[in-house]
Amino acid sequence: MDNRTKVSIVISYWKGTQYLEDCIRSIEQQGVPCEILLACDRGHDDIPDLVRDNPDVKIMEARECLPEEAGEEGSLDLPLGVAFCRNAALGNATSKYVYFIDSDDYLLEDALLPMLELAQEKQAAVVTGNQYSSWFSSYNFDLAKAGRESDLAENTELHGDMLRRRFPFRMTVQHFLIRRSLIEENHIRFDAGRIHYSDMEFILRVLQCAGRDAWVVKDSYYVCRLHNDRIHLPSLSQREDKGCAAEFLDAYQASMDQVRDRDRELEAVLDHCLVQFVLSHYPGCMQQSVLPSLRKLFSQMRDWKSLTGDLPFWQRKMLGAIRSGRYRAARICHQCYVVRKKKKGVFGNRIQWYRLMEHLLFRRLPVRKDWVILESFFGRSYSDSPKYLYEYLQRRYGDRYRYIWVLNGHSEALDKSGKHTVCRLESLRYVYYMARCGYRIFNVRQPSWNKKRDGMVFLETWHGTPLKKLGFDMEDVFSSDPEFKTVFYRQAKDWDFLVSANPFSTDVFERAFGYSRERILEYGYPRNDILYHPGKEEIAAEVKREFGIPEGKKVILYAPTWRDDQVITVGQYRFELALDLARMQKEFGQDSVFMLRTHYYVSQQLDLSAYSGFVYDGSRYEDISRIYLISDLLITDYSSVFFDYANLKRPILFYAYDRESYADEMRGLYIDMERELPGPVLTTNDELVEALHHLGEISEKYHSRYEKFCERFCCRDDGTASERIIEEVFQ
Ligand code: C2G
Repeated sequence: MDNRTKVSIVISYWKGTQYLEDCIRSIEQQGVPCEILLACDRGHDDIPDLVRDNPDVKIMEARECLPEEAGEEGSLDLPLGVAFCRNAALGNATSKYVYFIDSDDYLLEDALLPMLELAQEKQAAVVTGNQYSSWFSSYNFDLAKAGRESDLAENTELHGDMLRRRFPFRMTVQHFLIRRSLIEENHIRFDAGRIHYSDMEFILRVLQCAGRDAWVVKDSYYVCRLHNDRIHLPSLSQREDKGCAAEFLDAYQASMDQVRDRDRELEAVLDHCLVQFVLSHYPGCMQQSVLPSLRKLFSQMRDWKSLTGDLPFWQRKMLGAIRSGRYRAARICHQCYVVRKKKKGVFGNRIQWYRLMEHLLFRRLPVRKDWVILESFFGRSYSDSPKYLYEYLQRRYGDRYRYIWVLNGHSEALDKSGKHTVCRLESLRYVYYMARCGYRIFNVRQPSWNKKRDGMVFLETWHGTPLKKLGFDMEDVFSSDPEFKTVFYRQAKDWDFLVSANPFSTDVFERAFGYSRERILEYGYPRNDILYHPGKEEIAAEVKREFGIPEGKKVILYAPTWRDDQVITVGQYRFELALDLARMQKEFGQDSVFMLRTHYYVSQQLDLSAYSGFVYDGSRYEDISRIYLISDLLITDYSSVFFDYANLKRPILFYAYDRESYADEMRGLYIDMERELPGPVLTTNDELVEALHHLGEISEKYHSRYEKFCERFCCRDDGTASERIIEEVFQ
């Protein structure tokens, strides 16, 4: 390839440094001589060093490109928009080709070079490639999982059917390599008056001027990043508002004016995009006022049948109704389409029926201020902070309240706890009590369908000091719902109080949940009250008896967390035991036993029969706080259990055998494991055995660090958290 040939890469930047880094890094890897024109829309103070230090990146302040007379306007802190920024960058481009990428997107390996080579080989004016969407950063993107290896068997000319395939939803300029002379000679620029849809007219003009001198390269991948945080960093399409439909129709009309009767193929692509736009935006931002214009555009469409013929029945009817001006009918057709699509949801799904009952009946009944509903780990157990708050309520207020426990199985401890009612998660009774109880005490998130009613008080205890990054602090979201951050944020808005165990958690919750610190009760964890109980020795003896652990044996508790990538189905996970139990038995079986406690998400039962009498399975035991009391030391990994356990001041070992993949790639941690944890980080069974043999030395070595750790994380726990929280919330 001719090395002097350079590409001017046009990027408009607003915010989102983590995306920008990924984007620039992916361009660097292409090995194509290029200049990167980064036009910033609102100052460039936040540009990361990696970008700033790249000699190929030319950082431009778009505002400086405003004409003199716009001086006043330019001083306002209003965004100038993608179109303006791209024009500013285009005005500074010097290379033979111009290439468009968005600052939040990235390229996969070898995406740009084949495009450039093809452009040169074919003397083509325009070259493009394949596009994917992904919720993940380039680091976590998996082409195989994206669905298709390649769209194309070979490089193909961009016309006919290929045109429509290249623009399945809307016409955009991303991943287009365009000969710059074509843009300049034809004075093609973006319409800076448009906020969302300036691409359509631009790319249409480009394609029109290029004649059919345009190609699609077969193995070139551009990844369009979907934003998982639409609260702080919504993408342009996530920012679409009420006015967007009018803007789209206007852009469509302007584009159509360019090609009508001149280019049938481009006309058809435009019409297809309009149909797709309406299908994805109706009725959302398609206000009544735009429908008459839409009707007119629809009636001008040439090939209505082929555009709509393959659509599902109700969608076809809906578009037809708009076309003939029957807007009410269009709405009904849309509703029929939704109902039909969700057929299972409306007619076949139990919870949908219950919610209908809730809507029609339960929510019309008065809220009972003397009813309290409590839930721990989605009804999996009678445990954690809700249990201790409840026991305090029972002791202090007894019959003044009616207590409803959400519990899917059976609990002897709950049976003995006092008068209460039990319901299963997502049963009809659950929906009923959720609609009526004046108080809620939960330790995990509530169901997303549920909205708290006026007058209800929601006490969220949460379930651990965070080590693993949470909510908005997570970069990529691996949970089943990619919109988890937004859903989470909206759910947290319903909480009136949030319990925090220490100042560190308070800071994290404020940032990661977007939760106001005024409503955070930093009183320590109710579940840790038992660790300060004056009768904790007797409780420990009782727990040992429950398990049948012989007196005099040392108890080594192994309580690891779950792994995002060992999923079975939603909320259920596998766990691969990386502990060499046979070796542990050989080394320590004489005077110790192991208590294995998997996370409550781990549904698979581990077969421990070979280690009977040495390994005890505490995974189904309800309350881990009681297990802490019988153990002499804790082995864990990235679970929040050690923050609680540290209250006991007993030794803690961190067995982080998958540290690289877990801590660095999968989740990201708040704490520097090497420098801040109150015990050694071990990665192999050898290291673990060695450490278990030298516990005395380890305790000595970590003594001052352990002290500091407790000052930071256990400073609010003193055995009275339940009392202080209940008195404040139920005052
Ligand atoms: N837990 C348990 N047994 C384990 C692990 C955890 O009983 N083997 C309980 C502990 O009470 C722990 C809580 O579940 O504090 C949360 O478990 P984590 O392992 O910390 O993981 P996660 O459920 O992802 O919660 O801020 C805390 C985070 O949300 C982490």
